[in-house]
Amino acid sequence: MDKLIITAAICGAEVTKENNPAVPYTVDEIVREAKSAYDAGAAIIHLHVRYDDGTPTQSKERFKECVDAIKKVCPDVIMCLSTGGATGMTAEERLQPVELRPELASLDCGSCNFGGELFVNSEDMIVEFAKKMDEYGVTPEVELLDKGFLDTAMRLRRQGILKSPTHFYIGLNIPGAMGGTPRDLMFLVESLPKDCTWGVTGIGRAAFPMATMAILLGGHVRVGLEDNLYLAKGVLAKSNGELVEKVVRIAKELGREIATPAEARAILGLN
Ligand code: KMH
Ligand code: ZN
Repeated sequence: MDKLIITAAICGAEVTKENNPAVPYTVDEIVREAKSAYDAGAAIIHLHVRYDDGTPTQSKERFKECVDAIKKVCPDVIMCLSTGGATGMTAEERLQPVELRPELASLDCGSCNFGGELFVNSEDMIVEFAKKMDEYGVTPEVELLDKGFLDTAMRLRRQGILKSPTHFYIGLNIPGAMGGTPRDLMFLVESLPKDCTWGVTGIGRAAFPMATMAILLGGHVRVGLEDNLYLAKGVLAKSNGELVEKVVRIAKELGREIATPAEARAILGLN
């Protein structure tokens, strides 16, 4: 089994300091959270950025400022920049970080309800995003929030718009999309093509059950304040690092080693 790649989704676009005071907004806070996750064992940082007042933005300049600052303290970490942004943003806004040529960028392969909002990714948008990532040499991390997202991704693979092997990220338990039970995860994992790598994040209380299943099944894990505000029932996480540390502890108990960023690059074919 490959070593375990841990991704930390440190910020997100929806959670706020009212939800958990550790949610980062400023560049310094984003760097602090990235470093805490990296020091704890995260090989990949899935990044959204905010203005100082917490407003989410897909500004290329703000992304560059944050990525450069993170790279100063976590020089070898793999950056996965979000093209999901926040609900309601235009495709043009959302695509900006691809121009920074990160190693990975998220590519959401379908539309769904997202809490009280709609998260819109029409097939035309998905194709446009995939083509832009290809043009800029960015590997897509194909985000699956529901089974239909996988069916779309597989159709785009057959059309040559997505490449194989493909790296998939499964996000479960978003209110409005697929649930986060072991059965939900097994159904998706068993539906994946053989030539792929995959990871999972469980939103909210599904976080550590999904992480544990991925550790056992040979998948990879994402945690972070974007997805989970709590370390345990009623206990807010003090940092992204604390969430990553918990995954590391579970993995160690189950005998799965943690991948360094260099090992993660080899596993994902990013070299
Ligand atoms: N903020 C969500 C609407 C992604 O990063 O690609 C979308 C999201 C997915 O977070
Ligand atoms: Zn995201």
